[in-house]
Amino acid sequence: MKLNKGLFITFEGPEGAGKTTQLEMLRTYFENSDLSCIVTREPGGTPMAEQFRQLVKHHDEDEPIFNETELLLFAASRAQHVRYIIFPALQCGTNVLCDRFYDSTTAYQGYGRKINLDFIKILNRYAAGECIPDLTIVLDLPPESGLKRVSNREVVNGYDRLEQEEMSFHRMVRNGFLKIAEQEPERVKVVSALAPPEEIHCKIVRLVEDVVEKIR
Ligand code: Z5A
Repeated sequence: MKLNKGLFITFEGPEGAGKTTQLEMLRTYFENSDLSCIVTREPGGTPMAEQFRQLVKHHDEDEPIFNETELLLFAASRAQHVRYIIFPALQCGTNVLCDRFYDSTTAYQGYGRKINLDFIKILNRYAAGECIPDLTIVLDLPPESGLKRVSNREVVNGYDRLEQEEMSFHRMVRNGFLKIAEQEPERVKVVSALAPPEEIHCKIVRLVEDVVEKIR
């Protein structure tokens, strides 16, 4: 599956859905197929954007982060990440696998925080520039199951602000991802995250192959 330009694949979904697990499995699949790829993440992905990540996830001082500030920090991180890492890699023909991208902003800040969705759409496009994913995989599961998985793992840096939100918030976020998939069925594919990792991986590989067929 050699293409002139790299494929841009994003992974989305609630916490603990298994995005990191599946990204690593897909990376191995690409490498075993002799295809160059990089794995990156949002927020973060560049030294500067990683500083935004730390700020937005672990800010715990007396001064709160307001919803508007949070939205702009995610957008700032993306603007930097796209221009410094993602776009140059795609132009060189390197495939890019990204853990979260602008659909997380729509789901968390739009459906979760209730910031105006039309405004978020404009901001997402502004930050992402020409980088529109070729394929977005939403790993779907009830938030209770995802948070349980996450709570089982070792806590390295403390729970982040978003993980500590009410269950109702996490339900709105999940619903947001499903709405995005309904609105953009060509790009966004929902895969149940409740199956064993190997089974999920096989489904994802089929989706990647379908996209390659379409754009080849
Ligand atoms: N955020 C936002 O609000 N707006 C934005 O625009 C962007 C992000 C870009 C980033 O957190 C936070 O930023 C996130 C959204 C918000 N909010 N929160 N909270 P992050 O990057 O630190 O974390 P995350 O993206 O939420 O991912 P995660 O919690 O690390 O989970 P994951 O990557 O999806 O899952 P995992 O690490 O692969 O697996 C979790 C556990 O489940 C682990 O023990 C696995 O072994 C296990 N696992 C994995 N797959 C399975 C299956 N299939 N069955 C059973 N167990 C499994």
